[in-house]
Amino acid sequence: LPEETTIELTGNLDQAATVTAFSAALPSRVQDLDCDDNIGYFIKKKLRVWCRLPSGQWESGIIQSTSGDCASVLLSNGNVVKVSTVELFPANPDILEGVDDLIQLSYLNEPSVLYNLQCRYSKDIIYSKAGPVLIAVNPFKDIQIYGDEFIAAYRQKLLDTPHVYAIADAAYNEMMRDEVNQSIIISGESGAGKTETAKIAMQYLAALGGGSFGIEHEILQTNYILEAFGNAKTSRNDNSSRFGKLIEIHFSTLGKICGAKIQTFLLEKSRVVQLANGERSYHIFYQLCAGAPTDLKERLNLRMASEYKYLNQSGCLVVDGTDDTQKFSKLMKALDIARISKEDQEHAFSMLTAVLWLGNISFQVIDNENHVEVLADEALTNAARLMRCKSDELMLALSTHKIQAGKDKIAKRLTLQQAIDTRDALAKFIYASLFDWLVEQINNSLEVGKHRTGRSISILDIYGFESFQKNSFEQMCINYANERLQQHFNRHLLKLEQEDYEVDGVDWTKVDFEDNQECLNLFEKKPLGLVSLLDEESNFPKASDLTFANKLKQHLSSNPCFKGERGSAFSIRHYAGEVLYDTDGFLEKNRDPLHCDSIQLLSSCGSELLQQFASKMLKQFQMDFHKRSVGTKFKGQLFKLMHQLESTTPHFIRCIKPNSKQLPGMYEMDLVLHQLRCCGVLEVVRISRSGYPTRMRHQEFAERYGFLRLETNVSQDPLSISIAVLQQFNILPEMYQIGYTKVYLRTGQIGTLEERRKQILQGVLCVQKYFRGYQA
Ligand code: AD9
Ligand code: MG
Repeated sequence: LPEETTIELTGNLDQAATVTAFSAALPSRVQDLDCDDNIGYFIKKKLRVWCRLPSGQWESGIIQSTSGDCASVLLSNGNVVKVSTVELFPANPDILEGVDDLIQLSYLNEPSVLYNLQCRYSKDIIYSKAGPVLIAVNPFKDIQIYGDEFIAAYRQKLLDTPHVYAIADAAYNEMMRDEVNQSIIISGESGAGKTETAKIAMQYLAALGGGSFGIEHEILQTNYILEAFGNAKTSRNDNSSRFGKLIEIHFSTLGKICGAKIQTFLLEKSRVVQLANGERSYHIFYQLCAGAPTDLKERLNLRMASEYKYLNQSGCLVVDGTDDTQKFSKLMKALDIARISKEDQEHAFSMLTAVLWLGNISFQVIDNENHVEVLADEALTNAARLMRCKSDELMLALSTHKIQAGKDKIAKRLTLQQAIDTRDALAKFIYASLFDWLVEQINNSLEVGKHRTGRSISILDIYGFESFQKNSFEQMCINYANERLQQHFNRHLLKLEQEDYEVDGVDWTKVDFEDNQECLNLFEKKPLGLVSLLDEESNFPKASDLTFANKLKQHLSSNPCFKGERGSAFSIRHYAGEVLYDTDGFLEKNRDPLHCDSIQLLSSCGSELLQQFASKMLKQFQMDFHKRSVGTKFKGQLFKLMHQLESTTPHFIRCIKPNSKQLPGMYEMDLVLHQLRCCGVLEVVRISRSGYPTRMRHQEFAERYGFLRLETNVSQDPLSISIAVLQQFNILPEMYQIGYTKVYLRTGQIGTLEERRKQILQGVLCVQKYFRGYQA
């Protein structure tokens, strides 16, 4: 094998790629290389290797000698180290340094992949391919590779290096060619760059499909609005998405954007009332406080952010490098473009300010049973004024609950904790309803016209995998969503791909991969999955977070992904790492209760928005007969999402976070390696470099390229036509396989065929023109 390696390296890069494509099951360690004296060979030829030092760092060097299982290696920095031969991995020759696509690497091992990405990253080349998957390493700085010129260059194929634009272009072309809906699925940890990547993809599609309806500007502006209301500073990311988003962009038969639809998933409500140290609530609050013009401030009785308890509790009011005032004026423009009326805008700002004042409402304990009364201060009067209800009514709704006593209803005073919970629940409800209302307004304005065509590209950007020191219900939901996405990725790139080969009789060596089905079972199994158990416990009046934790330990311990921990804690082994959760607050967050007194209060408010929110809530009650838990609702949403994505052709982008400090120019090997390992990128490379990324049914293939054939007297069945076309265009036998039902092509081959097709079609057009001219 090493002999072959030497041969391929004297050729050009394309040849190298071709030859390596056949060494699918290449072992990654030097000692496992398939030859008599592998290490001896490396010593003799002075070939470079990667070795893992005791510190865990990778260094490259040349093996000098071995004795037993130990090798001494001369490192590039001149030092000589002794390491176990198990820790030696073949390095790729210099000609392969920084290749565009990892499938071009002769040796596919972790250090080589890491080094290749690092090499590119250091030159500000943040995009690479891993077979069909685009890898995007977050630069944490502006790089000049976006904008009209680059869009044009990718469109005209003047540039073909990996880029989000290239992925968006491929999705667009496939959609137009096959008339099949497409999806661009972006994943990665929190702060890895998903939201930015989604915007870059949208920018490309807007440029391509813009023009006739003018709707593309509007679509781009929605990002501003949704980020203001749905993003916040967390300890991982200064602009962290706290909701999931799927934007579906529809195109006309001519390929012009004719509408769009936004779907959102589970907004993190708790952030409105409770913040971890150093984090912020939703951007919009700070933007409004900083940027509202004086007259608006006066009308709302709005103060500075530092005066509101919901905002000042975390000791963090500003984000470095962000000007909230400026952001607010951009937001106002975006709201105008989304055609949200000035009146509605003002309603929305009133609701935001009402939420802030609600947070300042305080309670006074009046007896020794901890019962409370609302303090009648400016917070109360301001909140009531903005909600357009009487102060007394608000007071009553926050400090008492009506209960049925025989035929009558009597008001029962609340304890301090109950009152605080009631107040916070009201604030969360108003905010989350406002968010949904905004999305609805935006959707109305982007509405897909009647001429719906079935041509669409959906871009999915959800919250990334999270693991903090303290993880609660929200992290569990976020990580569960990421497990679902990971399965979709595995299914399409690892499982279906291989099943296809087997079923279609293609010669194939199977590549194993980490399946996350067990972890999904842990969440979804009925009746003994996490979501069901949580619902069961949430409906049980005497249950507590501790009894819930015990219940989990009792029923889930047999699942290898679950581990019971001390007290109210448990941990889950996710595909992206183990996360320790604390059940503290789980039941309450899952029930997400809003007392009927609060709903009644909202229905009676003068604010039209609040009335709408309340009636929507009541309608949902009536539809479901009872209030569905947050967990179950989320699970349902995810199922629907997956179902939707299954009917599209997926394009995957994996965002990688190169360091946890959000700084440019820093590449932490361990952090990157961890992400690469978790997300299955290496397996995808293994499969794709030995695989056939393009596949077409014989019928389809014959229809598209059959007319290119010169001879017509061959048999007319699609399979034979496929073979004839491939032979006629001298597609090398190792570049394709003929399955029972499909033609399988290696990377790049379809491009060659398409090119030929275009040439011939152009030729035909010329001839037609000529004859028309002749006739005239
Ligand atoms: V989370 O799961 O929503 O917490 P994301 O969405 O993965 O996360 P985001 O897109 O918000 O991360 O990126 C984080 C920050 O990285 C951005 O605010 C930018 O400052 C930075 N970033 C990401 N991608 C790019 C890029 N292509 N160019 C420049 C970038 N900066
Ligand atoms: Mg995001």
